[in-house]
Amino acid sequence: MVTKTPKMTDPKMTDPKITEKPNPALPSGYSGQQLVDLYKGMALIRAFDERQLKLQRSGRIGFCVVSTGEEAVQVGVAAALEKQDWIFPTYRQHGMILQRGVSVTDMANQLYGNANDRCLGRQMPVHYSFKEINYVSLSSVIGTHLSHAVGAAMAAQYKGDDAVMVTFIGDGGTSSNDFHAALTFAGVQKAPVVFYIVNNHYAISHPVEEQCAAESLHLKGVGYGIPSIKIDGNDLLAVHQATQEALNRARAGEGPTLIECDTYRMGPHSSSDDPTRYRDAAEQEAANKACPIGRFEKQLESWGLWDDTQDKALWTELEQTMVDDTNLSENVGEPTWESLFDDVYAEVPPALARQRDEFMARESQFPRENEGEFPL
Ligand SMILES: Cc1ncc(C[n+]2csc(CCOP(=O)(O)OP(=O)(O)O)c2C)c(N)n1
Repeated sequence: MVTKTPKMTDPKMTDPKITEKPNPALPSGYSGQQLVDLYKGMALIRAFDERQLKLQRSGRIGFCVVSTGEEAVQVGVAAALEKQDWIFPTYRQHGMILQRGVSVTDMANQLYGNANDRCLGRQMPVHYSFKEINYVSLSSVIGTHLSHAVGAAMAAQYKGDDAVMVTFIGDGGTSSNDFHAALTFAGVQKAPVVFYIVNNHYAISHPVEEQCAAESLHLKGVGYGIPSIKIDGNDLLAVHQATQEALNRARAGEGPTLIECDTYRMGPHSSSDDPTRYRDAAEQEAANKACPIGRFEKQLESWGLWDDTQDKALWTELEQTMVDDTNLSENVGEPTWESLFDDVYAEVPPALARQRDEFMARESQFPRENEGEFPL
């Protein structure tokens, strides 16, 4: 794994000016350095998302999904997890991968589908999976991963592991069959799982009010016997604290929790979407004011931990890091044809080996630039 991206613990990212003397102004239970690191975590995600969109708009990658406005959810949850916990995400929690220490280059390798991509270009862009950080490959099919998370939680319970599964679903996804199946099993089995409804108010162009008539989405959890709360998903510390409590409950054998995080999708649904076609400028303007990053920055300033100069330096450094680290992915070649035959069997069976050898013998007749015309 390339580790060029600064980690939150790198001395470069640690501000020597932060005093760790007792500071009564700080929220209880947090050191100044922790609070600044949480802010940097959100900035890292925002910078990555901005870079993704630029790469896509300039035709350098084909597709991307951004999580603009939802950074507090990702950082707040990731910061509370223990190493043994697992993440069953949708396509909009990729920032948690960065929080768990994977480099920007490794993320970008997936977007390029290059020879260093873990899935060797076999998955659609944004369908990341990173085994070493327990980040399970997402499914494009809305809701299916919720049952997987519950199954994994039941397995952990059965084996006596103290791992907790965290899983995410959008407001629209709460209308799926799998949401019902997963919550039914989790409630009855008291599975160690935390469900997050990331209510960003839209399912592509469909507003949440037209999706569900319930007063609040978290009430759905109550019907399954699951303790459920709604929090301000743009309040980083609220997400962090609610997650800590839910993880404690799960580890104590008290079962699942559902947390609805009220937030807003500030960007497009994906790089194929244009939100100006279905929401007006005034609404977007109001959402920009509630941005979790701007809000936390003001809090840091009020606690005497941060100032404008530090902020400008951080964003300048991040922008450059994104360019450098994603450029590394662009210069890696494509996966080899031969890699098509890897990874399914520990030992390639004789029939498949014969097909591979025949294919490879012919491959040299068909240069890569003509790959669309490869006559199979
Ligand atoms: C079962 C299923 N139905 C429909 C789709 C098409 N689809 C992809 S994303 C999406 C919207 C999901 O919205 P939401 O759950 O609110 O999550 P968000 O994208 O806002 O994070 C839909 C309908 C799908 N992928 N899977």
